[in-house]
Amino acid sequence: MSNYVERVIELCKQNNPGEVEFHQCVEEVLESLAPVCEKHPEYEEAALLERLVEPERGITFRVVWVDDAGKVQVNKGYRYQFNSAIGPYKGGLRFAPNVYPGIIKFLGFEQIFKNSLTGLPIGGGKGGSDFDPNGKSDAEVMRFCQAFMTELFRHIGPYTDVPAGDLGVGAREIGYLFGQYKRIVDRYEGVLTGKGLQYGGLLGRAEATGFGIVWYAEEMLKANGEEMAGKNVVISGFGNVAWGAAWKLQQLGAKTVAFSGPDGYIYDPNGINTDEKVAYFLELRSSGKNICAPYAEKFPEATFVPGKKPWNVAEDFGVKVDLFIPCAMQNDVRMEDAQNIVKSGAKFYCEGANMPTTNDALVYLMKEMTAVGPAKAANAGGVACSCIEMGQNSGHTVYQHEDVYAQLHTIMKNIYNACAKAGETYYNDKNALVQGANIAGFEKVAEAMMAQGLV
Ligand code: 2IT
Repeated sequence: MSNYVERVIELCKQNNPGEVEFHQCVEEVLESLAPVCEKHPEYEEAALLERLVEPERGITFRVVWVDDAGKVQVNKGYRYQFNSAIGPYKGGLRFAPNVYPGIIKFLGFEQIFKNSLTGLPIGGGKGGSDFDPNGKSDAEVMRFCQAFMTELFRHIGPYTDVPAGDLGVGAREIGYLFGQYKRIVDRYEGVLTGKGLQYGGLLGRAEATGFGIVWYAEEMLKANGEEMAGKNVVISGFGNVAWGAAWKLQQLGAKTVAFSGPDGYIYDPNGINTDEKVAYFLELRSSGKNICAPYAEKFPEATFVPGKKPWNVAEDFGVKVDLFIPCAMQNDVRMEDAQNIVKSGAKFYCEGANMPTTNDALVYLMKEMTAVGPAKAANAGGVACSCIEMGQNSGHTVYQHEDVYAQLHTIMKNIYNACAKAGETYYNDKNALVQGANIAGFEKVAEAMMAQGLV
């Protein structure tokens, strides 16, 4: 690794003490940029990496609201506006009790490269709160969202920063946030994406992340002489991303034999192979109970395995697995999970969630498997469609489903090709997609930053 890269990683750790997720993702990205920085010594002179790891602006604020029992509640709110070299800040809001600056900064940093990979004009940012929407009434969620927006509105705008959803922020939360923004500024504008279809939302946005992941994985397979039809696939999670992935896998004739929730995992020998099963995914999620066990009651051919992750399903049920797609959350796949994944004999691994793999597990999987697809490339279809939603709003128009799917499919193929090309150029390996994604995402941002001077 180059001295420059090593120095900036150390500096970032010192400047952001205790923010381990942020350190993890900075380390993962910067290490693969070493050959690019060696080729461009002017980047070090311009302190480009030092600037990249420092958000352009970070906002933290107090969110005060009243719960249904009349008690005053206080939460923390965040928005880290990381990089606007290629477009307005763009990225989701996460509401979850474990949210703290280390989580929001890792997500915001990843978003810079992800958004650049889409080929669209969007910079990187992320925000959220330690508010937990689970177990709250609709009225409580609304009051929280209104209080949150009452501060956030002054920092965002369609040409400044355009938030969207992430974990804990779905259509309901976006609706309340949008309503409050519009009430305050008295302008009807595309300041948030992931909106309801009745008020500016994009057809296809809901499934875009999952569809994009599967299209990216399909390119990985094709490049290695294989096809998606007939493959056995294991995913984790049963949220929005997992649902979209399971749906597209079903359309392409692959079999999703396992998926998971916080309570354990489901093994379905027939796979999620019907529209009814795909639709039931949504029902499970909207039940608000955050458990996947009821799937096995509804579809008796399936088995629920309590308390376990799905990474060892090959051994547990003697089933062949070809592709793993973690779609739950960060650090879901650790070293021993990665060992189980490799033991299963699967050749492909494609990240769906943001940073679902620890760095040591990722290095191991890259060494042992034919191809590993990185989240910041594979899950970029969500934010890509968000940018299409921004265009739809500023153009005062409505796009059709077919147009969105066609654009998304092309974007995912382009992202795959950019990753494979950078992998080939800098690592002599078309399957070096993890490094390739970092490099391809970085190059455009770096060139834009150099062109714009010391800002
Ligand atoms: O991680 C992500 O890319 C998102 N949560 C979506 C961001 C967006 O602005 O659509």
